[in-house]
Amino acid sequence: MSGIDGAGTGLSLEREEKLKEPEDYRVVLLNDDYTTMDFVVAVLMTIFQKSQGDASSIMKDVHRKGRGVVGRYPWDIAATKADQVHAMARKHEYPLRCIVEKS
Ligand code: TYC
Repeated sequence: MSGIDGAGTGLSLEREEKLKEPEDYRVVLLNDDYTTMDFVVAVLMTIFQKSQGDASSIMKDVHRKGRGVVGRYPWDIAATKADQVHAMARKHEYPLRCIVEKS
């Protein structure tokens, strides 16, 4: 990209491009009929550093609505957390899933 002053910063567009904040991605937890509520709370506390109260509210919200946003993170962190959820679920033989979406 080239040109001058795309957003009124006085910098060339090329420079503005390089200075952009990394975009955040939503980590979204999906409901299922088999994973126990206690396990979901443990996942939220272990992988997302949620308090027991917050983890419990998020879990209940996902249980009622079918899905829920757990947090917003840069791509690498979001993807790693989703992998960790799937690894923890696989280890305990639960089908718990989460997805990563552009914020
Ligand atoms: N629906 C599950 C149950 O009734 C609990 C659950 C909540 C599972 C949230 C997954 O992301 C989830 N045991």
